[in-house]
Amino acid sequence: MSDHQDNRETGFASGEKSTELAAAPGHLGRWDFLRYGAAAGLGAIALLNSQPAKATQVNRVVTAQPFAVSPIPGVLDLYINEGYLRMVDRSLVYHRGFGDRPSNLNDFSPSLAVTPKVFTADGRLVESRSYPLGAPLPPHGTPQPFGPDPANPGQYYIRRNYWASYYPQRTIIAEVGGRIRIRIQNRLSKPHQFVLHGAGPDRSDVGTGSIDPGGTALLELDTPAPGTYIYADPTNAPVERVLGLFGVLLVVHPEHQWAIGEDLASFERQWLWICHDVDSVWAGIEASGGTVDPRITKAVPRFFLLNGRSGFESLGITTDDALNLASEEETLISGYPRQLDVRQFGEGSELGTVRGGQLVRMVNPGIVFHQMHFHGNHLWTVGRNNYNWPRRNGFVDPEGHVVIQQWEDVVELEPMDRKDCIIPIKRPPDAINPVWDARTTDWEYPMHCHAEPSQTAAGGLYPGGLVAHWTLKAPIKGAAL
Ligand SMILES: [Cu+2]
Repeated sequence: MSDHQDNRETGFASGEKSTELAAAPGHLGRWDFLRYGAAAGLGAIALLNSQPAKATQVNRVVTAQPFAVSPIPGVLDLYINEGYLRMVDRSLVYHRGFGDRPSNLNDFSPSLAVTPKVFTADGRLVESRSYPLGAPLPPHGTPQPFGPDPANPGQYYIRRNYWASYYPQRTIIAEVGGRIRIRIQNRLSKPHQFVLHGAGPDRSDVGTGSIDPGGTALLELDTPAPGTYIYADPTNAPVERVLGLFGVLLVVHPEHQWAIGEDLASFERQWLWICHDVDSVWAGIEASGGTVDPRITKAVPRFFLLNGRSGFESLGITTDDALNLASEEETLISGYPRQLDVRQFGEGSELGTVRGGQLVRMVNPGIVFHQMHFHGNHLWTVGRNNYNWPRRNGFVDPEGHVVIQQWEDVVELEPMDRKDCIIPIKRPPDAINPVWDARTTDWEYPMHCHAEPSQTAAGGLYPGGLVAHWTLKAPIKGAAL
């Protein structure tokens, strides 16, 4: 059963598995086959080889939950499911989530997050962990440089408009000019809803309205302006969101796929960082049929995740190669050293002259204030909540935040915040020449949250929580000047 245990919502392997099976209506995890197969007096081996339709019948007798809906071309089906996820300390915690196949509470591999999907401008719905579609995949997530930068020894030119980026579970991408069409089935016993925050006219919220247990609703809208949006269930806010009913919509202009927008910051590749807090006490109340009142049961998150992983799993240093690779591709920023002039993000215009950084989109659907602190490089913050910050005539907003593009050592993320930052991936200013010139290995720098509780998981060892690192790649042999 070890493959099941690793097959969490966030696992690379589970994403691939659900890709393959999403088309089979009524798909069940292998665990269901074994459980319900045994209950029905059928041999487990026979069931493993049986057709999904047979298994669905078995399952329906046991749980009486609705089937998968019949697919409609171009429509993304999401299922409000529940299940248990394994946390970094191996405890199981009850979750809800927007999955892309129906799954049940006792499913060993519940579908609680959507495997990344793309709504294209021409009306297609494509499943893809990488975007732009068809762009070359950066090996281990690391864009390879174009060649050495003669003016800056040990540094490189980048390729503009070339490399794809990988995205974590829960990501939905939509291209401007198309339509977003999502059908939600509520498979749980209480009403739920699906809301795209700020994606409606004049940045209003747009959603399905309340969906009764067993009910289905279709949400259709024109793709909003380029940017980063949170989708969530606002019911009993923030409880359902904290239980896992959230994700991110990334809107891209198809003619500006390597920039935040026209004439805005460009990047070599981008990273989407989704923060998430897990409160086991809230989860326990809801799992046993209760309803959390946040005024009575104060939130005390016990686990802190980045792109669905904590601690050593987020850092990609487990014994599971597939999980480590997924973390490298989706979360652990990496690149070859290059110069970045923020007065001109994509300095140079011809291949072999381009310098520039990478974009980190930090999103906080959780309830904890995060303070994302990077070692090695500062980040140039270009905007917040789909407002592009000015480069001059900055101001202080009514909440006391400074609004102007700026270098930041710590990037603050309030609940529901989305921040766009450029990480230069440059030679650290404190690396003196003898040290820089002697470099032969990758240099890794920590990223951790300065809100200390989010560094720990279950009160355990530091660091067990929301952590990552970023890598300044070693010189390429033969390419150093
Ligand atoms: Cu630090």
